[in-house]
Amino acid sequence: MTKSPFLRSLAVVILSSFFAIDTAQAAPTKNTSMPATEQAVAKKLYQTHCQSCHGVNRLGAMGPALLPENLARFRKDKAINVINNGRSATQMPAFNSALTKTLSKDEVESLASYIYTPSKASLSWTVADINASKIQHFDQSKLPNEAQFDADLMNLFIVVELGDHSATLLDGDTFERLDRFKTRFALHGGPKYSPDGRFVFFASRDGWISKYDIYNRKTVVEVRAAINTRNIAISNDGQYLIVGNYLPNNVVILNTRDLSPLKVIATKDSDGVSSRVSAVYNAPPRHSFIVALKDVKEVWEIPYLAIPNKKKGGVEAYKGLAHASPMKSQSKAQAEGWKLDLNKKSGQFPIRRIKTDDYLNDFFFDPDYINLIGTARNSHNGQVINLDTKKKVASIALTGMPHLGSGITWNYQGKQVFASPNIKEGKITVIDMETWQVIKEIKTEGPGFFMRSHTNSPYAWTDVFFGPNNDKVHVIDKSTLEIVKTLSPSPGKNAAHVEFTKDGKYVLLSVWDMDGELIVYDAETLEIVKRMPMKKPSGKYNVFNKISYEKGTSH
Ligand code: DHE
Repeated sequence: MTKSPFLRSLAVVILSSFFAIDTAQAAPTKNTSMPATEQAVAKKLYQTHCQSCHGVNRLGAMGPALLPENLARFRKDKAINVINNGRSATQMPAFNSALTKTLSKDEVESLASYIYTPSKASLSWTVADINASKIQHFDQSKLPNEAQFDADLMNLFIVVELGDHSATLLDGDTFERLDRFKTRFALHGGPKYSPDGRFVFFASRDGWISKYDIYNRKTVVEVRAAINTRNIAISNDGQYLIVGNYLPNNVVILNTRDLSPLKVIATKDSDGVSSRVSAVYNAPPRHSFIVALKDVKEVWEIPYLAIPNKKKGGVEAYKGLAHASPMKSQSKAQAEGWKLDLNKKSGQFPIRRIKTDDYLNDFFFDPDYINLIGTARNSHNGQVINLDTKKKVASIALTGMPHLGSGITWNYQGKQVFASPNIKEGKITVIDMETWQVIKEIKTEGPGFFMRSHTNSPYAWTDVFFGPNNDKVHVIDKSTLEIVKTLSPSPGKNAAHVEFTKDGKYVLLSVWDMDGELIVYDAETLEIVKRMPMKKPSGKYNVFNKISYEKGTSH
């Protein structure tokens, strides 16, 4: 089988590996210093082989920052192993393996020492830096409030094209392009729509946040919120955007109107230990953001809907547990606990800390956002944590490194199940959400990354992102949990990530290649309806499915 040239070039893209590995047991690594001459040689190696992905001054770009501050829980021998052999589930290539000898053993060791050497680059990114970075492309108040084209505004798609750092605005009825525009370098994570679907917000790995006005097909404003960013989440009312960052270790809350910073919160646990942020999420019924912390055993909840104290002024409480409709069955004591938990003096966006037994990197929530399912990357168990009581309610045996962020739910034989692909093993794990038992492992032709369905479709789709069969896509019958068809949309090229139209009648799939395609399938007959050439299309996001938190799509 022909290997996609994209996969080879993609392989040179991210050393996310360092951060995909969790090193809970690793002893903290001390900063090392190198003699000046050795450092100069290592720096040259870095510039030649690593800089395009990991950024000037090792501050991170497409790949993460490589600085002692960010590698504190990562042992040097593991770093050497990653440089030698690459890292699964990321695009980090092997530099000295059985198949590749790009670097010698000494060069790999020198590079590993170099990344633990302190950098002279400033690692701070202050509110002043954020404000100074702002680029106002258009004055929003002067732009029309009506869409300047004719289409069902709920059935539009944004398709991210990683190949040339662009995005396409697609009509989900005609599958015609309405716009193609430049994005920042290396977007990651799903873009987030405003609740009315008019605006879409993008985050790039190097911290840029962009606001695109769909009605006017214009990027209106951009700001650099951090040096190295993970992802963003938007509040229910569309007022706030939270940005989770590796560098600095913080979350930044932006006003969505003009992307001005409202609050920067350094991510430290209750003992003051600093942590990178794995990811941020919106929990709609709770009116709060959930923050996954990578280096400490805490999860944060940040409520954003304040109830003013009409008599005394200031904040009376935060809307959340006690007020969210799915929470009505919760006991009053829990509701009180929620209220007492918050320090009224902490001002807007207080932090509610939830201690966990283990580090948690990847999350999924039940549809009511009462329970969080989290996994540590190096663990064989998932934890289920009740966000209200802050207690662990179950452990789930999860081998294969599930990619929970891509998980979806549906009703199976009268109960709610949750299914997730696995990054290390060729299987889909299906879990009963009442008993938290694994009820089935569906064998696939290789490890996968993304999974999707739609309430109106009998099928769930999953890719085989890794390994020799990465051109395959499985279609699973949700009522039998069996694979009913395996498609090979473009033989020899990586097929990955699907999304449904608003009504669930069509499925859009990426041929994840520089010379790639967007392929539209009839979701019932599984026949191809249209093929559109695209430059390494990655994720695609339907306005309606996203803003209505459709069960079959990522949130
Ligand atoms: Fe992603 C979403 C984490 C590598 C493409 N990825 C996410 C989310 C998280 C995450 C937490 C959900 C956030 C959201 O959508 O707001 N991704 C990670 C990793 O930890 C990992 C394994 C290592 C890393 O580099 O950070 C990783 N991801 C990748 C890639 O290598 C991919 C394939 C290419 C790329 O763009 O870098 C990739 N991730 C994506 C995409 C989404 C995503 C396209 C959104 C999926 C969706 O449907 O919503």
